[in-house]
Amino acid sequence: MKSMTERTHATIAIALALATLPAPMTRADVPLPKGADELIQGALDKVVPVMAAAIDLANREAKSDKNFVVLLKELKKYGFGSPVAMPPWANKPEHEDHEDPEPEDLTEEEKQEKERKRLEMIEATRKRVGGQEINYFKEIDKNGDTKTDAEEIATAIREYLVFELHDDLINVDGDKDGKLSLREYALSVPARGEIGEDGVDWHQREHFLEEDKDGSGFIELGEIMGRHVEGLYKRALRCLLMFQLAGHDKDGDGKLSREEFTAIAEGTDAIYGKIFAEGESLDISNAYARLFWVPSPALEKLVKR
Ligand SMILES: [Ca+2]
Ligand SMILES: [Ca+2]
Ligand SMILES: [Ca+2]
Repeated sequence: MKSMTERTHATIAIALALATLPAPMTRADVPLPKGADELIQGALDKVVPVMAAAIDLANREAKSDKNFVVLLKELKKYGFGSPVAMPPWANKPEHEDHEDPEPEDLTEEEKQEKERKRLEMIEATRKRVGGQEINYFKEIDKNGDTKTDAEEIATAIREYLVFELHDDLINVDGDKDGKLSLREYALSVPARGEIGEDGVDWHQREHFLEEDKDGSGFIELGEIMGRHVEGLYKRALRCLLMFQLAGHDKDGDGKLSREEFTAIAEGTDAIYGKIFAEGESLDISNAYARLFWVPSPALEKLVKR
């Protein structure tokens, strides 16, 4: 059984992938919470250079110049846009994955039907998430001239983070104290069980506890931003990594065997064990989709900077 943290990271990864960059919103009348500008700048410092490096490498491979469409086209060679791999926990039947405190009394037939629906849902999610990666990148090329530079990427990412801050914090912060209580938070998470005396159910509470990283009893700005920045950073690292994989394919068969993968850097054998089944090779032509849920610390180890 995977820990709640691992499961939630993956859930968050999927949620983030579903979030496409929105159109710019002018909400100049609503000030950002204190400290937000600094956190946004920190995110840009982290994400933009990696993204810019990925665009450079894509264009070098295609022998063109800073063309954004080229990045998308080159990424497709690595499975960008294809149904993404699900994290390992998602392949377990529901009852193992979620500790539902109200187990249902089902017949064998009903259980099978439930499981079939669950697998169908996973398959649909894999496809949708893969497809929506394309939308995300199209939004970065704001003015549609297909020339994307670091400044344009930074502007798009800033707008994205400001939008998400409104969505996740400012608009649901009923008492305007700059942080979310359990009840404020629960407004945006569906209930799945009986509502308790405190107005929330087990599902809402589980998510809240998971997001309240420091256990303060509130979800603060840093906790909300951290989740979004991880999504952006991970995506940038994944892009950059794609253009480096062929360099690790020593025998040139289009796959990274366990030996080739674990030779990338120190500590990558632990990563291999988490992502792949014993003896499995990474097919380079599907690596973007295959490595979709891998968190940034692991990707950082794999990427040459
Ligand atoms: Ca509040
Ligand atoms: Ca907290
Ligand atoms: Ca190989």
